[in-house]
Amino acid sequence: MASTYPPASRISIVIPVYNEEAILRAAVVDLRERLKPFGWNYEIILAENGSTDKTVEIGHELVKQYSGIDGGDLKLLSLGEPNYGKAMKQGILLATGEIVICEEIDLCDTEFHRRAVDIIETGEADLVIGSKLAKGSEDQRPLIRHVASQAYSGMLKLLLGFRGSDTHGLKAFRRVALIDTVRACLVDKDVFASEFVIRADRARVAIQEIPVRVKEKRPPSINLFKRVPNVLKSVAKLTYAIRIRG
Ligand SMILES: Nc1nc2c(ncn2[C@@H]2O[C@H](COP(=O)(O)OP(=O)(O)OP(=O)(O)O)[C@@H](O)[C@H]2O)c(=O)[nH]1
Ligand SMILES: [Mg+2]
Repeated sequence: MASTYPPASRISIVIPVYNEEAILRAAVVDLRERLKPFGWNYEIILAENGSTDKTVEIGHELVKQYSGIDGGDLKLLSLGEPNYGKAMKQGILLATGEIVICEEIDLCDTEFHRRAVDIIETGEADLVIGSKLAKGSEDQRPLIRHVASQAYSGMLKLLLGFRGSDTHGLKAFRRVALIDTVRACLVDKDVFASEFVIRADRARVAIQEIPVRVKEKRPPSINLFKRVPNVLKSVAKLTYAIRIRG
């Protein structure tokens, strides 16, 4: 469904970043260029923590250069140890837009932004998830990561009654409808994204999944297998909190 631009909503795009010196500048410049035709009033929030490379330095330069230009603000958060979920949560809580988009610096999929904002503005859903596992999606990541994502979603279905296909996809949501859900999340790191979607689903928020094409600009910085122990621990904690404590 096409919307008339510019829309009334202000859009916040939250992007967690960690050791991204190789692509940060180009990704932000390119994202801003691709947002231009939308005519949005938006802010990009770079939510960094724990980087040991030049990510923070580059982030500060970008803020100086681009903040407040062409309807787009640029902010940088930079606090503490590497922690994806914590950075995402802090970024969302700082966001001021009516619609919040959760991005990843290696994806920056403006086609998803446009489609998701349309769906939210027309009132079809309050939370839109870009699924790399739904019918019609195209996952160009290595097969092992695709299979790992399928196994992870299967585990969430089994343990937590998750009804969708992917909790780790890009997301967009109406801020007032979901901000309390964000605040209620207990786990951080990788599993924060799953807890957020599962809590929203259990609260019967109107969720729509849309298939996306995932093509990363670079392989992930953290090895898949190194993430497994913490993911299992967090899923166990979440299962106890949701299923047993209620
Ligand atoms: N602030 C912060 N950002 C992180 C951290 N780890 C990863 N990110 C960011 O999160 C985004 C996704 O990270 P990737 O390394 O691509 O991981 P991925 O396996 O593709 O992520 P998923 O498939 O969504 O699980 C990128 O923008 C990273 O910079 C972290 O510890 N802290
Ligand atoms: Mg990635």
